Amino acid sequence: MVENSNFRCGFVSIVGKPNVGKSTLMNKILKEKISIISPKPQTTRHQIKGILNDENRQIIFLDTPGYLKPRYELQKKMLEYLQNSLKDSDLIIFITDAKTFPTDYDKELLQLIEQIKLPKLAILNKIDLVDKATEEIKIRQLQQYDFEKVLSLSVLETVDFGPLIETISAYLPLNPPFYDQETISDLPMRFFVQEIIREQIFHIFRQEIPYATTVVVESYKELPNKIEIAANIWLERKSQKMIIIGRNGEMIKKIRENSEKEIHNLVGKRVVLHLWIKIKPNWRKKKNALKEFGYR
Ligand SMILES: Nc1nc2c(ncn2[C@@H]2O[C@H](COP(=O)(O)OP(=O)(O)OP(=O)(O)O)[C@@H](O)[C@H]2O)c(=O)[nH]1
Ligand SMILES: [Mg+2]
Repeated sequence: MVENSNFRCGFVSIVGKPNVGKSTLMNKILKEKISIISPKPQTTRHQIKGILNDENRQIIFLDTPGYLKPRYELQKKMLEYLQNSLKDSDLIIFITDAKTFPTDYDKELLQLIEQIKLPKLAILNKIDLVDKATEEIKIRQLQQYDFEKVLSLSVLETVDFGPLIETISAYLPLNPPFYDQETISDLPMRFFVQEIIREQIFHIFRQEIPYATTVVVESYKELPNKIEIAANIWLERKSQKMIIIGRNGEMIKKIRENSEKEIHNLVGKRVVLHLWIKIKPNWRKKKNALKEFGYR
């Protein structure tokens, strides 16, 4: 590593209510698909680290589950991941949706982060969906809170995140890198595989199925010319099993083929994926089941 006394390194949590574009923001800053994205709320269920490295800085972004009032154990865990991320941060990015801001969840989360004595930035996202007057009103509303800066943008349409990265860096401490500078995430390949399969399910099915689903990779074998993976798709009820399989198995085939393609893009090798469907009634409400499925 080159000695650089101006090197900055710090942790940045990205928080907001569900579906505002937290994961999209992190992926676009990193130019990598680290977190899964979907048009449905509550896509992210863990704290997902994404690490930006260059000669001047290492920024460890913490993408978090969307803020909500937990109604069952899984959502309690999701809130816990969000709260833990806040504790570990040097800077908090609060992001919201220009069309819907301010909702009750926005206000509750603003209250929660107001108690944390850390620098905060606000991002009013999805301005491609509102007119200029609305954007300006909402910027002024955000300026009522304790933010170092309030920015408005469309994460989807922004090409150059350089200025945002510079703004973020200014609030990070002068520290040497915390992680190896080749690292982009600290999560294992099995985790990414689980998320890729879950993302397919979020894209293919409506309402209930994505929320009742979790995926666990049971085996991951790297062979000379291919990678062979076996994963269980866990559901809550027998009736959901038929939906996931689809007529003549067409749905499960689609999940498998799309996932194989995505995993192949990630690992650059042929991928053979075996999927098994299992039922654990009400797993989302059971602490032990959650632990078993990796929500620790
Ligand atoms: N129109 C528009 N849509 C956006 C923008 N940014 C993100 N989206 C869309 O918003 C949806 C949700 O994006 P995510 O990144 O999954 O949102 P999230 O905040 O991580 O959601 P959770 O993980 O569920 O909390 C996706 O369909 C994105 O494509 C934007 O700037 N403009
Ligand atoms: Mg997300």
